[in-house]
Amino acid sequence: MVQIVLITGATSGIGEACAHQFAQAGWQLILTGRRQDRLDIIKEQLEKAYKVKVLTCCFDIRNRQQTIQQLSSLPQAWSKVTTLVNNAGLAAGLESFESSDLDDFEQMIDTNIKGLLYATHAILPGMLARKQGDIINIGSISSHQVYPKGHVYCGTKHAVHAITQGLRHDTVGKGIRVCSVDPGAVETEFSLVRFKDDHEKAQQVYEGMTPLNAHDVADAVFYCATRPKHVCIADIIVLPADQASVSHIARHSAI
Ligand code: NDP
Ligand code: 8X3
Repeated sequence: MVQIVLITGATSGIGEACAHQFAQAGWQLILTGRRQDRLDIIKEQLEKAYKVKVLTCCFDIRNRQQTIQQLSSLPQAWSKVTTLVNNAGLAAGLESFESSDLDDFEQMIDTNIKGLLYATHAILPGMLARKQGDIINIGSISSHQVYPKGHVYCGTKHAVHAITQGLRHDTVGKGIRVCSVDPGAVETEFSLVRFKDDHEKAQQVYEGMTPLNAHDVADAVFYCATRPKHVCIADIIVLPADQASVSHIARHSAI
């Protein structure tokens, strides 16, 4: 049977790495993001390297109408999504609460929480009708812990953690598995986005330590998706070996 994975936020980082991992195993892919040029390049690469079929959907996941419309009207051959990876997300800013920009708060809440809800709301009914489907949410170590100036980003990831559990309660026994993969520091475009293209600040996040790479996380996502049907991986926390908690990172000075 054809296996179809739908990955939100597949134009870079963890989402893109997940696309490679599933493609390598012969899955068909539905990839989403706002950057059509990136989607086109990744589609071409995957189709060429792995001989798989790729459908791209370009939309802003914060836009409820667009997200529901695009994901509820997938072409017939693509409509039976096996696995939904809710990955699209970001942190915007790292300032104390009172100095933070309300627009940043809204962007994080609208993307990390509401976007995940829209995508899930569009895809879950089909999974329930077929009595089969996996939903894998990308949370964070920030789903479990909070750090200074992390208020709203951590809040959104705590919300993802609660929503993951709530979804599991509401779908248990109906053929649906709801999983969470919660990484620590991963070197992607994440910090560049958080610091609004300030390369120096972004690099400081990973200074003197070895962060995870996106493929380390994609491995965990693929693991969740490929367990025997009676096994649900509820939550995987993946940390770099140099990280003990959200704010405790061992940094080794250069020799
Ligand atoms: P990247 O910035 O590399 O990737 C983020 C992806 O999300 C991009 O494909 C981007 O696509 C997409 N995205 C962002 N905003 C929107 C939007 N409004 N509409 C549609 N797509 C959107 O970061 P990561 O790969 O690191 O992040 C992926 C997930 O992993 C996020 O949920 C993040 O919170 C989580 N995470 C990251 C960690 C890290 O240290 N890197 C650690 C723990 C969790 P586009 O810009 O084309 O729209
Ligand atoms: C991303 C990791 O530590 O910046 O979720 O919150 S952290």
